[in-house]
Amino acid sequence: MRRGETVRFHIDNSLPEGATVHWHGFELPAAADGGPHQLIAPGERWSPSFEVRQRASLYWYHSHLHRGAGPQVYAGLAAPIYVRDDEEDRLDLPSDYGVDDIPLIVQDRMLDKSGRLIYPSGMHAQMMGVRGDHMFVNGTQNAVFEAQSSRLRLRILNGSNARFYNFSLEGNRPMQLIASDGGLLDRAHSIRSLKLAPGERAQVVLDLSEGRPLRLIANSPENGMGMMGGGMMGGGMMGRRNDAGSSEQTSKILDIRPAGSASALPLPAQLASLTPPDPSLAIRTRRFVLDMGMMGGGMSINGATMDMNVINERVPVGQWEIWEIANASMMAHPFHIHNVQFQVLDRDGQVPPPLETGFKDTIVVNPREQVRVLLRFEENTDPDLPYMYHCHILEHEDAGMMGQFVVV
Ligand SMILES: [Cu+2]
Repeated sequence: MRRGETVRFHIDNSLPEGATVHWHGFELPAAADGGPHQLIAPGERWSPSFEVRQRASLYWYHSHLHRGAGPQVYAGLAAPIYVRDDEEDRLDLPSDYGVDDIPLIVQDRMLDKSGRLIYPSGMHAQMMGVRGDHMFVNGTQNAVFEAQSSRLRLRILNGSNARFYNFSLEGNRPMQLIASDGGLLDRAHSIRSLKLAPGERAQVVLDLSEGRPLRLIANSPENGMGMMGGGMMGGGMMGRRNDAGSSEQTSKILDIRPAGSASALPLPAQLASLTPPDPSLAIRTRRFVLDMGMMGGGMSINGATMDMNVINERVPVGQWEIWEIANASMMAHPFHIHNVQFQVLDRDGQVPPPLETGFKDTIVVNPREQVRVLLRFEENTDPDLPYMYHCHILEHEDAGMMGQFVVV
């Protein structure tokens, strides 16, 4: 897609069950959002249309079926979307799709002996989220990329149901972080690791000028480690961060084979011109407390479980607000807000890390932590049709860690 154009889709549901298609990261009319209220019945066609208002970046679409997003995304109803715009085109960045600019959709799956997908549905899977033991990148295992350029841009989407990743290059080599969910950062940041929770995206540029093979790997911190081992009941686990686990497993994500050594152009000194978020603009603060209840039995936000018939928040259009998201549970939750790209003010009062200096639509809130974001809904009012805010661990979303808001 290109920023400024109007797009229309025809989505035919050939499945034997209802489905929805949500445009993750887009500002658009509620009727086109593809949330749980835009159900496409079997055999029916849905034809949403919207103007592409987003900055150039990697977005995605996926099922948002009420109480059924987890199994549908797991079975394949998810894919990336590139949005391009003039602002980014003016910069000298790798942008030749499939040549020096490639998407990496990272997903984990569980397979049976015959290679068929298993979607576990027990209580443990629902509480911790469904995690697989096989890694897939763009639907393939053991992915290899034969590079032809001296710079390579990776657009990484954590499209997993529940698994968090900490990406790095083998040998601890640096990557240049250039973009978050909603587009370019103000400048490139040299990083050696990159954490992405389900729903989050990031873009990095790798220097291949030495001509040596590179391997992108990821380890997966346990999220809520010890909860099933009795730790949940004891005070010892309280406040323990999700990345403190010692039983991390490392997975190979992508092998990159450069063509040969060549000189690499430096990245532009400035990428986007971003205005730092100013909390004094906010008219009000809304607070959202995420919780799971005992043993995951009460997935909730502000004490309420998702109810299709309840509008939880009415938000005036055009007004700046601070949304304060707190986590009362023992797992980290990636909080996604529909119809907006927001900026992060602080994380437990601390300045956010580089990935959170740009625009975001999904933000991790660690156990016992509180994150404040600044946002404004610029148009698309509808007093009846709501948008969603929810945890992007899909099994948590399906179990009710979700709420509804209208923009009025
Ligand atoms: Cu969650």
